[in-house]
Amino acid sequence: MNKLAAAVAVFLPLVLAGCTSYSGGNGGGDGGGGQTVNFTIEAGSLRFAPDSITVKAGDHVHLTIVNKDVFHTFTIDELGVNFQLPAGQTKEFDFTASKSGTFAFYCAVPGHREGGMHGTMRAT
Ligand SMILES: [Cu+2]
Repeated sequence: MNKLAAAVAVFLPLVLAGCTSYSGGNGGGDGGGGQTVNFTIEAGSLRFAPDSITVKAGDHVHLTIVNKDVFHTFTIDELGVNFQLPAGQTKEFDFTASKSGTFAFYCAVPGHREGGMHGTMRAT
């Protein structure tokens, strides 16, 4: 553990210095306590896979969404999330799980949510 902490202490400033676009992004020093968590979700055939993810409230969520077929969205009403997923493309998105709760995510294309294209994000 001490070795790891030392490695992080040495390495972290280098990462921060070399990656200005992420400044403040992972909450390491700003008291929020949020970590960056990464998920890869497949969208296609009127479903998301996985259809359930769990984070901690305050986490910075980095999504890679692999869209296997037609245009979809990844939408969470309560968090103001509404990402567009062009047909056949893989896109990356970021948002903050700004509060705790259980939130539905779904595709806002008419008929898709009803067809089964939805899931749950739990923020504890
Ligand atoms: Cu859809």
